Amino acid sequence: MTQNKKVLNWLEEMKALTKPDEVVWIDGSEAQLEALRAEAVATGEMIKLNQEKLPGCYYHRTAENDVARVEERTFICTETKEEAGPINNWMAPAEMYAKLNKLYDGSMKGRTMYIIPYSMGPVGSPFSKIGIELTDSIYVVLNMNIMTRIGKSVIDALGEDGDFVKCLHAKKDVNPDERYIVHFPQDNTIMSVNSAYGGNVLLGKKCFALRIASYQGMKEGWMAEHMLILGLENPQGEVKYIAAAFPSACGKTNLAMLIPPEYLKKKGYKVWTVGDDIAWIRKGADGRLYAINPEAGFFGVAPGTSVKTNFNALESTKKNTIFTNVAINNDDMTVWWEGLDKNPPENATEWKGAKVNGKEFTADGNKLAHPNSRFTAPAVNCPCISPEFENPQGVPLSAIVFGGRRAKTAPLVYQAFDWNHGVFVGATMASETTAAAAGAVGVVRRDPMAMKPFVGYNMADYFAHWIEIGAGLDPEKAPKIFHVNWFRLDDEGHFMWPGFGDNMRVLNWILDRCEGKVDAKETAIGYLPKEIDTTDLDIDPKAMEELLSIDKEVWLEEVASQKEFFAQFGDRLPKEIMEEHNALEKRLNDM
Ligand code: O2Y
Ligand code: MN
Repeated sequence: MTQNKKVLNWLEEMKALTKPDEVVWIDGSEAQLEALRAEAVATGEMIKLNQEKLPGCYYHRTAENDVARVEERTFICTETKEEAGPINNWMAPAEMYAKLNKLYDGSMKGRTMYIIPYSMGPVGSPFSKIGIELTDSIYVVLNMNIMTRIGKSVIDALGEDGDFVKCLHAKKDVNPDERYIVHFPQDNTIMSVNSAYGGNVLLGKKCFALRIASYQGMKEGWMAEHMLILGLENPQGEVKYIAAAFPSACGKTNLAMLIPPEYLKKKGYKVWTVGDDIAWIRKGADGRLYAINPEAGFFGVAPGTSVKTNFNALESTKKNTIFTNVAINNDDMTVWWEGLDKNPPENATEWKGAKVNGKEFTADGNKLAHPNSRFTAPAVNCPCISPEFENPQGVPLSAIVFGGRRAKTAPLVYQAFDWNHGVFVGATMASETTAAAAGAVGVVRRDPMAMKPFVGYNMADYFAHWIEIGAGLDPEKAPKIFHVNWFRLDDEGHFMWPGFGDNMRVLNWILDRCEGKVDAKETAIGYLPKEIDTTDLDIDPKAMEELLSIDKEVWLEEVASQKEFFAQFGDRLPKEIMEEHNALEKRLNDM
């Protein structure tokens, strides 16, 4: 497949370490992928679903102990602990390599090693980067085929001397006590062992496209962000692009695929999805920031996805999709999960593999699908996929939006005063825990730019990188920065804002602000709307007023909590962040 010496030398080293019985290059051809699907079905690794109702769709079940990303076993191994910072788990590279080499030694004996060349971003785009993942899992090969661009075209693009990210994955015996997801940013290397589940093993996604790429971006002057990208088309046919970061459980995939409310649809408004999870952002020749989605598919959480909550995501799963840990309807070999509809199949197999009567099983409070069960669906299946999805130059960003789940603190939407204030708004992003999360309800979890689990270096340096990127932009051309909160509660604990498609009303205000079309109120925390379009919406004007208000006492508590969070970064925290923090405190005290 290649004459690239860096690839060949590394391969020889990894083969000697893991000792596979066989080695197979993945060329990306449909014939090869189809043979692998057949082999996975024959061994029971995958189950073929109803090919009339779900053409090209397969099912996979992971071990019970292996159903989510494992942050406590995820490491950033830089030469010094300071380079990884206080948020990341760290171990010295030499020590970690020694530990891992023992675990990988002979781990592929009796197994086949698959070599997957893959591109994050369209092959050949100036934004794109290449990785090679070695794995002993057909599930990984087939998922990587959906989530990234794989095969011969990637090896051709790499050429004889190109650099790549080295990714080694071995399932081993899926022992959670010896599970490691390790990043060596200074060596362009990722090593994953003892897991066979999604985010731990599809190494192009969080491991490369966020952790390693954020480090590369810091060194090379660009940004890897945990952001959706959407295009909003107005009735004149103009499309403006927004990138948005949210912590988990804040409806990111729903926003990326939003369906406008009926009256805006009739006027001609549309939303186009460029990406649902990750954005790579860099300055274009015209001085604006441009973004691509480096992925080719969606690894979406299934429970809660329905015709009502996210029609476009559901449509995306109708063909060529892999379902992981959902339930099977044995009557017609289709899939089911909580929140899909109100009819759990009576003849079901739940996610752990037991045959059950779904109606009785769920009536007892049991779940048929694991709460973190997933679909891996090709982005091209999405009915609202943007025509710019494959544009190698990316799309120009008008706005960057940060969000959180706050009961009282944050208003529905506000705009930062300028870039550095916007960086501060992102750095202070937080969500309050809900009843669905483990532990106490209402605890504030700080998640700067939604990147807490994903920055591949010291988060204080990451803030500095954001500030540096802004310093290199003409303020007229820089995206404007906003914060939204769809989750404000009234005194009875009810959501005050309808959310879902109606969030489009807020996006319209954001874009109007970007184009200087509407005035705003200047407040201590930023610019707030004088008005949000509520046409056809059954919402009390008093509730609207409250949604667009701030409470001085609540905000002073927020400022104190921010200070505690920032303290862990010591002197490494950029002075601009503390200046913004002090300025906010002063404005609040002057209120
Ligand atoms: O649990 C996993 O492995 C998946 S986590 C995930 C998947 C898709 C998009 N985002 C996430 C996330 O944790 O942010
Ligand atoms: Mn994510």
